Amino acid sequence: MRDLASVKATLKAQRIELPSWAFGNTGTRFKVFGQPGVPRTPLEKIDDAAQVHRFTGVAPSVAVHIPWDKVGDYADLAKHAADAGVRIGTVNANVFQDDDYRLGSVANPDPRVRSKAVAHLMECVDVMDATGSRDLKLWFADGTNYPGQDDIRLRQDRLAEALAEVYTRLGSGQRMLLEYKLFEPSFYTTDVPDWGTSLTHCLATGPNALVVVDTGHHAPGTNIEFIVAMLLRANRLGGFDFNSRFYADDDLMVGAADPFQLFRIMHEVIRADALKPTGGTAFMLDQCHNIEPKIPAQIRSVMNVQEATAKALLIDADVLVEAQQAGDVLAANGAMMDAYNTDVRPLLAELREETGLDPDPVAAYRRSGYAKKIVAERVGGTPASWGT
Ligand code: LRH
Ligand code: MN
Repeated sequence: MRDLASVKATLKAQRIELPSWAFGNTGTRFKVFGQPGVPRTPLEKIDDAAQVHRFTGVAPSVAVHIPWDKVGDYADLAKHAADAGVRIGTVNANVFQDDDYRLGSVANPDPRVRSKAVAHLMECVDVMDATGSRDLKLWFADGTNYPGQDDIRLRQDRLAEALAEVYTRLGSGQRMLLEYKLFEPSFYTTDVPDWGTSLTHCLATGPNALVVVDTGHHAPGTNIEFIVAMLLRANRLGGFDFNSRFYADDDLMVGAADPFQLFRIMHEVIRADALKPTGGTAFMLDQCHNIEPKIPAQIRSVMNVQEATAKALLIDADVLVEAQQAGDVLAANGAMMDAYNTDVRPLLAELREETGLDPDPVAAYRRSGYAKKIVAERVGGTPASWGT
């Protein structure tokens, strides 16, 4: 049984990166709802992300998305983040919102479009050089909608060529993370639809090319913790996009739809000793708060990850392993369920107090008056959203 001190030490060292885009207006194809006080600039998004770190203590970095977070001076953006007590994390490329990418970006049949896409990916590495970021995160919307629309194999060749070209641009210590997604916006083939395709390309591209798992990017019923265990075993789990879903890529708050799944995933992460920040896996939230207030939703999401992690850390590994070795199915499952059914909220509240934080981060944020302040200040300008 892990002693509480080591459980607390592990939780204290946990790091969860925040997505800048979660602080802007988001929605679905039906409607993007506006909310008062939403940031208008990447700097204001970082200010809001810094509030999440202020009250949770475990979210010191913000992932940016280019061009959603395009600025004139990225070194200045990094300085602004540092002044706010956080830093710029993963740089996400965006080759899915330009008319030229109708038939794809790096897998597009048109070489002119492919080189335009590669040029953007190279620009994102320039951003990493300026912000000191380690990871270039690539998610491609590329795919087809109808059988015969394009050659499945040729698209893979084009993708591989682009990855290899960008990989040569990476500097020392920089990594390329390739995210897969089963479908949407493509509805017949997606060029990187699953972990096998992403891993195949990463193995072919180089040791600093790693796979990103996003909770919402799988077919219903997929055993995601199995995929996590396999990628960690291969030392190729470069990133994990936390969110949850009831149906498709819903991007809801992590743990909201399936807290037991999150617990099972964190168990495999801990079993592989991959939780520590130096472990090589970037854990981040990738969510959209379409109807709920964004900053408290991000705080709640970080707390959901902490709760699932704490429960997984409380699994009595000795009992579990002994039962597994003995083939005692019920005892083994029981060891998992005993931990999962443990209320870890008092433990986390105590840990926050020990680290000088309010035991209830959401309540502390509400009392801070920050929400009222930004609504009063952020008048005029264009609220940030997926489009800008
Ligand atoms: C794609 C995705 C990807 C991001 C985007 C905001 O669905 O998960 O990680 O680029 O959301
Ligand atoms: Mn994602």
